[in-house]
Amino acid sequence: MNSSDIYSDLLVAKKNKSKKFAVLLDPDKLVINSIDRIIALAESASIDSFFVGGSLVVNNQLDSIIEIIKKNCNIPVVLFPGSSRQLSYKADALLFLSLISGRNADLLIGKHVETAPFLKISPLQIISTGYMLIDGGVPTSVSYMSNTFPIPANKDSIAACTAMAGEMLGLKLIYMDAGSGAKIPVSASMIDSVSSAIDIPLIVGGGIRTPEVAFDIAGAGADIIVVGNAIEKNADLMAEISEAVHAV
Ligand code: 1GP
Repeated sequence: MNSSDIYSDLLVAKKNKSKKFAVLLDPDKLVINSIDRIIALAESASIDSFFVGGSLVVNNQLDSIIEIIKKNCNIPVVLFPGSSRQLSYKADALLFLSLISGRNADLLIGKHVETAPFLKISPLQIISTGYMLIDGGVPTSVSYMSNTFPIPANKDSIAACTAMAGEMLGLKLIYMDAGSGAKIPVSASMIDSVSSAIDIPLIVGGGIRTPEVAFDIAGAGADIIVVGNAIEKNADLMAEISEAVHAV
């Protein structure tokens, strides 16, 4: 798929009520020689995209991982950066994240100013995204690294108003994240409240470990379901989760 089609494709899918499944690859956890198997499973499971990123990214594998994926399959690669240093021109698109659940000015606009000139000349499709951290029952790396509190898990209206404000500010996507390895994924009731309050596509991730939970989250209104940890532990799960998400 042409990189410039990623967002339009998402809008069409949302209009048609068809759900998408993204597999999150953390460059810090990925063993380079296991990528071939992941790509083969991802292709046979018909996943819709790879998200690539992590809270830290302490190695220098980002470019090589994306290069291998791009050489071996047509699955789009979307950067989901944990910091402004996680940039690779080899990907197709970048979620330009603004941490709208927090009040850390640097993550609302500061880092964006620093990276804007590099992104302006990059071939990446830049997709502005309102990133909302939701309490998932355990302290998360994102919360620690960003020095922000997540939105309490039972405060559906705060989540809905935050997402509405993000849309009114012109953001193109909302990403609700309970954080990698969350004990409790974002609730169906919060997803329902947020998705009913906005017209832009909604991504949900964090703590999704089974096809049943993925199915419920997509059914509640998420347009893209993201799974990382569970697939790192058992890559065979990709096929079952993909089938569940696409069945909604
Ligand atoms: C984290 O939403 C992602 O940012 C995925 O979370 O690793 O728990 O699937 P998991």
